Amino acid sequence: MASKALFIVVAFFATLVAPSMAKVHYVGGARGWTLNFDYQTWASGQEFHVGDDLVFRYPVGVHNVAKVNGTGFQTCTAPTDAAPLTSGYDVIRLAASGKKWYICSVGVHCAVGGMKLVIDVLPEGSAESPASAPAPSPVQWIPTRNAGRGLFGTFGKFVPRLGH
Ligand SMILES: [Cu+2]
Repeated sequence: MASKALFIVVAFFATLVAPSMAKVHYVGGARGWTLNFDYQTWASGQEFHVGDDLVFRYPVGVHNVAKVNGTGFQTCTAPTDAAPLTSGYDVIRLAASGKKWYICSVGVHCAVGGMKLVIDVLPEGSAESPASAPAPSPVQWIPTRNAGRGLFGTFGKFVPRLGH
């Protein structure tokens, strides 16, 4: 119980100190940037914010990453005035909110292989993800009698009650 209390305290202050941590999104998860993967479904399970990093991982020379607009996304057409990324570990910092589109411009990887990703980038530190912790309630400290035991005996003197 004492350790749980400590955890609550730590979690509470962590949310105060760091309300919005920039995240790294590995596109495709363990599969990476590859053929025949449903990037739409993958993206729907993520929440993208300004300041986050998008990382495309793939074998060098096999794929690439081209930033396109909505039309380029629909037609699987990369712009002619910008070279695609080709490092095999391409990190893209999401600098602005709104929709972003990426495709692989190798062969028919986009049109047939499904190597196309569209994401919606939210402003920095906005809209809590359903997966993240709910907003903390104020913690009220109440002295108790049967405390002082265990590893966190010092903290055990107080039992937090989540109030409103
Ligand atoms: Cu490809």
